[in-house]
Amino acid sequence: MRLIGLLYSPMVRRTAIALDVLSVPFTFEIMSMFRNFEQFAAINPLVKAPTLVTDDGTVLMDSGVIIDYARAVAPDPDVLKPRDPDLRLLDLRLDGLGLAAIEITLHLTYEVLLRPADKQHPPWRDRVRGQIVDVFHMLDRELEMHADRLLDGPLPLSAITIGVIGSTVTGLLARHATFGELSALSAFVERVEAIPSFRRFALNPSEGPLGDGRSLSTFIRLVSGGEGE
Ligand SMILES: N[C@@H](CCC(=O)N[C@@H](CS)C(=O)NCC(=O)O)C(=O)O
Repeated sequence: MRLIGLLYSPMVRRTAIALDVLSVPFTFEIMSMFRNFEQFAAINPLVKAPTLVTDDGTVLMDSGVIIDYARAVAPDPDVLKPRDPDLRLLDLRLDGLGLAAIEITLHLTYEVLLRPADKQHPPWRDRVRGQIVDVFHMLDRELEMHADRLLDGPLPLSAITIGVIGSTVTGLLARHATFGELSALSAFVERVEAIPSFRRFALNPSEGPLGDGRSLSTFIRLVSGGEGE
């Protein structure tokens, strides 16, 4: 199987780490949906990352769909899924919150980095700015209460989802006054990044979100209404 995308994309990294934890063999092909558009489009005309090409040539997209398929071919399909119903509920709730954090981050990235400043829609941008502050504070509060429960036993999927978005943004967010310390999220990131599957698919900040010189720190400045680079 071939997994295609950039590890800088949290949805892609979430998928790569999940497949690795599930012990599903795959090759990872680094491809940017912006820099390698034509090459990516030849595999998946919709250029959605992550994309998985299965051994029979089927093209799958969406991290949840790909992870679902990986479970079907994994030696143990129950890995990443807590058995205890209370822990499973917590896992699902936090996975949804982590996915929301990724989606909101993507909305804002597209709005402020891709759309020219004079074409941006301030009410939408302000709404997303509010959501991004809220979602990272919510994650931080949840982890203050539940980090040990998530990490003390077999790894649940939510720990991967939150870990990857946390790693992508916390270092930058924590430096910004709007976000404060985010200390529980930062401590969580440090713990998950020590897990072998996270290390095997390590974040490479030099990939950057767009690969054209505009960096995530620009994005963070724009989150709070500051000027871009
Ligand atoms: N729900 C999808 C979202 C995937 C997604 O938004 N991927 C982004 C990169 S992180 C992407 O492909 N953006 C380009 C586009 O939407 O055309 C998933 O979980 O995989």
